Amino acid sequence: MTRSESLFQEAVKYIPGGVNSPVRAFGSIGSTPRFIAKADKAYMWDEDGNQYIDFIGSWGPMILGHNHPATMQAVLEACTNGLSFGAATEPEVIMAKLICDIVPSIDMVRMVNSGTEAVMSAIRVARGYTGRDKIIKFTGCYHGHSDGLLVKAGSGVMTAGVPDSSGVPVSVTSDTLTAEYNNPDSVRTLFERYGEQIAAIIVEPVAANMGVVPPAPGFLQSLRYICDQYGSILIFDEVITGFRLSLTGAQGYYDIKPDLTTFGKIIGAGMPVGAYGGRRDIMEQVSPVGNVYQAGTLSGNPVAMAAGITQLTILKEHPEYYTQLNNTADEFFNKIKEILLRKDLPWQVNHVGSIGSLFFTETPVTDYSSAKKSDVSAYAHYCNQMLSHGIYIAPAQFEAMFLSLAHTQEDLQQTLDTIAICL
Ligand code: HOZ
Repeated sequence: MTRSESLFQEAVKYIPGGVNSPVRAFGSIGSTPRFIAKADKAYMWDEDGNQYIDFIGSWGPMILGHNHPATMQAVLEACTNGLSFGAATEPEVIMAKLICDIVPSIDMVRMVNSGTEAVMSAIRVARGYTGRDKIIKFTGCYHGHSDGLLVKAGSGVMTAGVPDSSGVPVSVTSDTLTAEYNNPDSVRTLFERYGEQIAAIIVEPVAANMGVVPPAPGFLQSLRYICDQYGSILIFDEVITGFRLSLTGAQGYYDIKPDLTTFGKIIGAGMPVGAYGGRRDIMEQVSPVGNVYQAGTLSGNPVAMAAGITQLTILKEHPEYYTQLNNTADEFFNKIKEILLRKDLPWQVNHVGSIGSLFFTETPVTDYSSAKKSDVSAYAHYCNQMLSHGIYIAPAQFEAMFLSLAHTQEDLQQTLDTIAICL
């Protein structure tokens, strides 16, 4: 038995399913988790000493690779001053100013501890600002695990085969309306029926939790337009895309200005952080200025701020990194398409910048129902093969593959060679 296997045997005795987040149980690929001991640059090592080229990067934030020296240094220094105060600190001001300087749609920002918390809070603010209760989300988009958003959600919910989580009261989700991703008509129909009651639309501007599904041309613009028409708030959930597709995230990449934006772990360089921000008049609804309550001892934690400030500053000072990363990723995903052509395999590759997915279906993947056509058992076989060849990709079909600036040309070529073997 490997050390990962024996750790898993022990883990299931004390942790539900042996894991602290369902996807990492490897259940949907019929396997058991690799327990990770350490990571550096683009690599991870499991407890058995196996080395992997890592294409998860902690689900996105490791855009500079694991253990970036400047980030590590900043974290170590911050630790020597104390781990948490539950009081205002200078790094919070530096971080807030940095985000507001970088992202044009954000005048004010509030730190929280995760993407889930950021989204939950942004929805509350949108409701407080508009005085309306209903929200629209898209089938297959995942916005964390808060009650009101676990409706037709993506990510692990999709592979778990349950459309909605149990334990969520119907009364809590009755104001969550669902539309189809890339289908503006489905949104318009909801507005025609509920228009004046809709506080907000929340969307992953590039869906990345039903696998990666790019927005169709005009789709995001149609959301901006209809929100303006009805006085509703447009929320971009940039937990995956923020500071990744471009310095200004998907909103910069597609040139659309949302009213509110949510971020996750990327702004903490992988430490537990989230944030929501946007227009000043909306953000001034938040307590103690306004009446929308949201709070937290760990919010703006000094160690997490030190990590995030360092990573965001590096990214801000190096706009060329985005050109480099996106060009490399274009080339990489196009080469996967070439492998498919060469092998006469009809599968689909979707990607936007440095995130992408391979779907085992013959039809283009543009929304939840086309994503669901992917043969998950074929993905499971492929993923297990990749893992056994030292390439760590998402252990579930409906997740993204993340490239980082730490992946070398050699890493990528080795990965392409392995894909050619495993398909
Ligand atoms: N739901 C996350 C991916 N979209 C996975 C989180 C984790 O297992 O770390």
